[in-house]
Amino acid sequence: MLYQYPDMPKYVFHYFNGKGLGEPVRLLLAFGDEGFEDHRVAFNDWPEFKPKTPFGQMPLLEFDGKQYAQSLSLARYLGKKYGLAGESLEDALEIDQNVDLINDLRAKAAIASYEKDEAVKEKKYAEFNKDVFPNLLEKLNEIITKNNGHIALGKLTWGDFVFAGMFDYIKHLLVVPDLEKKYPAFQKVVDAVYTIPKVKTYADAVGPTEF
Ligand SMILES: N[C@@H](CCC(=O)N[C@@H](CS)C(=O)NCC(=O)O)C(=O)O
Repeated sequence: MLYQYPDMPKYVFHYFNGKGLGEPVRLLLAFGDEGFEDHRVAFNDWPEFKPKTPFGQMPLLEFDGKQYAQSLSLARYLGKKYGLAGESLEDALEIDQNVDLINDLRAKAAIASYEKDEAVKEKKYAEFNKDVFPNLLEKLNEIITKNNGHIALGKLTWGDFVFAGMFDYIKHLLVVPDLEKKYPAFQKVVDAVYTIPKVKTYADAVGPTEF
């Protein structure tokens, strides 16, 4: 499961062995092709590693002797670095805005998914499936359709990497494994990212991961 290229990678990326919040960063690192060690932390090892991290959380990107946290900050940073952040402040704002909408959906779905009380969980899903998720999904679909199968600016940006990398996780949280059937535009974003040769090389090396 370790993806390491080249022998002395510039980056070490730490996250659990899943896509979750980490995959957008992995996809961007693969795209950037500067080399990264894909360190997948076993749950058993996390309690020892946790206190050594800046916020007690992963994902975590380590380079030049420093550690940086927060998945969207990392994705934005790599997006800027690799020319995927538009040409102007307003371009950057549009990407941020639409990424925040994706994150709103992810965060709301996580509230229901991680609820421990089964009865409360069922109630939350019922409420969000009625009042929250459809509006967010329709809005996202509208945005992606208007942007020719992209998250913003009508072209490939780091926002596409966030969506593509988190898509399986979002489907898991929403408990809708075939969400792309209702929203084919969503699959276009995923395909736009995963068909990039460097990204495909990474994804093929890792093999199928659930979410
Ligand atoms: N806002 C943070 C959230 C990070 C987060 O919630 N990480 C979880 C895994 S998805 C974590 O580290 N959980 C283990 C813990 O908190 O001990 C981000 O986007 O990076």
